[in-house]
Amino acid sequence: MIILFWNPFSPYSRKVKMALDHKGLVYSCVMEGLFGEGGASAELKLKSPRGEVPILQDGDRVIWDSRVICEYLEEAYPANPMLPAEPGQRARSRQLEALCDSTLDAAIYAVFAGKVICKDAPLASAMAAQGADEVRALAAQFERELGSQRFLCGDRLCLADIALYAQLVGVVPLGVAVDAFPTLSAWMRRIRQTPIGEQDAVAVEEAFARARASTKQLRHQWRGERIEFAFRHGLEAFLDGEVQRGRAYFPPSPPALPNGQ
Ligand SMILES: N[C@@H](CCC(=O)N[C@@H](CS)C(=O)NCC(=O)O)C(=O)O
Repeated sequence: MIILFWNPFSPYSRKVKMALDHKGLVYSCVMEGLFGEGGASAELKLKSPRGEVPILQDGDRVIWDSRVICEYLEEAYPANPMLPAEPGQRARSRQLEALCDSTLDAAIYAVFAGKVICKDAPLASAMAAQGADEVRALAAQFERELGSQRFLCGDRLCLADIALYAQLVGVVPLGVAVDAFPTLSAWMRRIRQTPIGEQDAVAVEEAFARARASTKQLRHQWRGERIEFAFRHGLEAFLDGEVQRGRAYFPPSPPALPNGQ
């Protein structure tokens, strides 16, 4: 029995969900509350050392981190592969996935923070504008990466396509247009027309509609490249202000060792 602990606001969760669907696996989902609900549930904290989604439970195995989960799925369920056969192309898929999970995620998160979660904060519009600029720069890079190929590693959808799509679908409701990139736009439409692409886009639209209708004060998690983004653009005061107001938080510290070891 496969269970996915996820949240539709998390592109990493949606990447894993798309991977499960691509492989045609049967699974059930447990929705974890992020942002408004104040972070990880007690059950999630037990399963994830960083209190993050996604978590995949496959029988007795509990696996965290979307890249590790996708590699696990590829090895445990080799049908409908997501990685190309040729080693260089496999490395390319992993490399582009890593770029989506790090630099692109941070740029989109900056727009999300600046436009949705804390639009009232000082420097929010600068955060959103810098994020949008970086999203467009990365879109130009992916336009070049696609070149004349149907997908990022050739004729077949690979994990890098899933990772990129799961991120870029989120920029549409944020009002960042990537229409100026015709190859990338055609690639987006191609994936959106597949059942997994359509389901993913709907999950994002519903999540944004729920967030807009909610009166709860949303909170936002900062880590890794997201913090790097704030400092790189001289926006550390934004982050500091949000920490002071109790809206920005970080992944939890590991539990202390017994006897002060
Ligand atoms: N490297 C992790 C990143 C996962 C991650 O950052 N998840 C975020 C959502 S996008 C999360 O669960 N945050 C906890 C929270 O917001 O409380 C992965 O690839 O799975």
